[in-house]
Amino acid sequence: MSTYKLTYFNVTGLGESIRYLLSYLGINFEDVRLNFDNWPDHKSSTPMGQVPVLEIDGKKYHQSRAIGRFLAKKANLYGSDDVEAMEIDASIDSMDDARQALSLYYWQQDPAFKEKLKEIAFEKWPYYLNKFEEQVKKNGGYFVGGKLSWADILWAAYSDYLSFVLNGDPNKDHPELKKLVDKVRALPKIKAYIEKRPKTQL
Ligand SMILES: N[C@@H](CCC(=O)N[C@@H](CS)C(=O)NCC(=O)O)C(=O)O
Repeated sequence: MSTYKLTYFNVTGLGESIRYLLSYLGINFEDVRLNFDNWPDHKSSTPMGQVPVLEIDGKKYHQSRAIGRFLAKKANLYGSDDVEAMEIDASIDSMDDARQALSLYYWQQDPAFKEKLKEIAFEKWPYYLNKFEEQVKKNGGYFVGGKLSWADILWAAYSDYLSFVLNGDPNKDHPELKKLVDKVRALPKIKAYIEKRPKTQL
């Protein structure tokens, strides 16, 4: 049996959807969580100087989307055909655009620039959420194809991170998104992972 080791920081961020996917697949993985303080000691041992990194039988694989896609295919969560796979990819890219707008603002240190980025982020944010809500409503409670996919898993995992940045539930005014996230978090293997994962600030 293959061995799996995921290395990321002790936060949700780009690692959490991979943790959800591994859990959904019932894969017993080593969940290595680095501290920001000791990151410089690890950076050079990663393929591109960044995490997440997934090791399978000792070989290191990087880029969260490549890893996610690989696991989604294994879990049959990557659509029924190439068109659905493209729709799943597009949904995920839009989620990344939405997350990035908020993250850019949130982590900016310069106060004046931060204010500007905040304005841009909060102008964009409702647009994305409304579009996602519409999409999930139109697709029978899921992002694509009326059934669970990697896009749904990613949104649920991102919601953990976004709750921190927004200081509240990102889906609270969007009932379809809220229902979807609750549904993903209630999947037995994901629920079990959430119950046992370390409590983190973000
Ligand atoms: N495109 C990469 C981005 C990875 C990334 O930005 N990782 C950050 C943490 S979220 C990181 O490793 N930061 C530390 C550094 O760059 O030194 C992916 O999706 O995996």
